[in-house]
Amino acid sequence: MGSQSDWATMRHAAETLAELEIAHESLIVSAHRTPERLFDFARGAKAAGYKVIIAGAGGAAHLPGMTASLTPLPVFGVPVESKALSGQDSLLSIVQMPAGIPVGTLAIGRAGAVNAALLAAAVLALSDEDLAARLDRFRTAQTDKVALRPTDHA
Ligand code: RP5
Repeated sequence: MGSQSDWATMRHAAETLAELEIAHESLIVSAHRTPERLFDFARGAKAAGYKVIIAGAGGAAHLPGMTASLTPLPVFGVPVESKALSGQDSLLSIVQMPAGIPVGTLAIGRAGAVNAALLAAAVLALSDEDLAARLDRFRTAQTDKVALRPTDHA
């Protein structure tokens, strides 16, 4: 993520990965304030053993796109809700990549963070049967939690 202030959103990705027992690391890497850290991390990510990168950032959110430009790994971008423009700026900065450097862009905020983790899990599950089974159980449990009828006391 681009800043400590993104953690309130991006912790939902980390929590989802933890729930699925997926090894992961949460790092602050700012495209604007720590560009050398970004270059070092993204260029070395594959060799370091990472398989998928989830990049969350807000405002002029260059982090996911710049990360994708520096690694062959799949990159999922999470637009963090900004104060000034409610995350519209983050979304457009991340989603509108030029052809050739893809960033899989998720929804603004918590939903995007959770879904980035689930997408990463789905990618990793293609070559990990145990994870595929855990992901199936996650989906089944989610389905089982949905009541047929609404209640006044939810
Ligand atoms: C971006 O600027 C970060 O991803 C964050 O969403 C936004 C604001 O950062 P702070 O000023 O709160 O550190 O780089």
